Amino acid sequence: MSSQELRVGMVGYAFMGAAHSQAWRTVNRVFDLPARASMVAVCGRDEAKVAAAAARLGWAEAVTDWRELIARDDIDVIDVCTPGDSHAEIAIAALEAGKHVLCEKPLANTVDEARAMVAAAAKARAAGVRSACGFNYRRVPAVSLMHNLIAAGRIGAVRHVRAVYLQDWITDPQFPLVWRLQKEKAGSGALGDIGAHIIDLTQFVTGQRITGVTGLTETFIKERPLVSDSSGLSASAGHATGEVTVDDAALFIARLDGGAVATYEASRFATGRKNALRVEVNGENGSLAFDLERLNELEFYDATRPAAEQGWSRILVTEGEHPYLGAWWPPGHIIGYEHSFTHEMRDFIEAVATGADPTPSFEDALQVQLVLDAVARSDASWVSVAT
Ligand code: SOE
Repeated sequence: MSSQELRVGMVGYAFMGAAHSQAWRTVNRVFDLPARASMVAVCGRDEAKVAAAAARLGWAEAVTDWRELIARDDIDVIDVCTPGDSHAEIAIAALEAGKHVLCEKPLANTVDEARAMVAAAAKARAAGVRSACGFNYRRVPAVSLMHNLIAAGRIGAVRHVRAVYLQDWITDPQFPLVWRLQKEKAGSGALGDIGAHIIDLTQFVTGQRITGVTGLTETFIKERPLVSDSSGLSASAGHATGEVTVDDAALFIARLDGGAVATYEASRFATGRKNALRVEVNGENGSLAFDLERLNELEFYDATRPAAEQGWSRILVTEGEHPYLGAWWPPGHIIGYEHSFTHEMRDFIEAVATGADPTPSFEDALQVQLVLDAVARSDASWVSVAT
């Protein structure tokens, strides 16, 4: 265990802030790392709410001005957990102040913002300052294993990628107009919020990048009650209504640079699907499939086995030989959603402490942003069926 300390300041404390907090609290208790994270201060605009959050989530201090937080000498890392409209401003200011930055996904609300963040990250990197974007699902052990098996050539050349990320938390037309449904706050809807995850995840596991897309987006409910109060993904409705300015669902097909073709579906209107992320990859010698609702498992079809023995097998990803799992429980003991964030902090701390670049980089996250932008623009090339 090292004496090096990484003093963290986090901006934002709602759902993602809580997820990150549990990870910062836990990471050094589980993993033996070259540096120790300390939870110095959490920042939010509402003094009473941020003070309560600091006490609940384990931060030593609560502050209300992120600029002051960034200017402090006793902070080494800024963790950005705010809505997308402030990612660029906070992350760039932090990098310019010499703080390492971990920024929640999607990196930004626009390609221009993401490009400015990449430029700031490149400049900071020259001075030894690190940055990464928080695509946490990369750090689910079964997803890491999927990546490792594909990289090792176990399914051969990848032909098909099939990815869905489905939720249903806004199917009720009376669910209020929270920030995630406002373009100026969130950039886009299901596309950027959950579509970004499956874009990053599929590019990560296949090692291929999307080169072209065509798709469609849909907004089923165009007007909703304004918010009277909200917390995380829950909210209560006021009386007046406002316009929904983002997509409720986004579907697209893509080509990847290694020759694979892919389909993607991201929706907040998949009734009954709460947080259902599924990815299947078909290669010339086999297939792999991951389902977040069964996150301790990876399905493997090995077409190189004798014909009489072929079939889908279920790898229980709970062993010390699997990514991250040696640090947790005895063999066979399962983990959950929150562990993906703990693993994210593990990798971030290790990279920063050893002077390496953490992944996914801001450059990787800009590429996801470019895909999101291309999908949104491709809507314009819709071809109507002749009558
Ligand atoms: C809401 O759709 C959300 O909280 C996303 O913003 C997260 O990235 C995802 O992990 C869970 O759902």
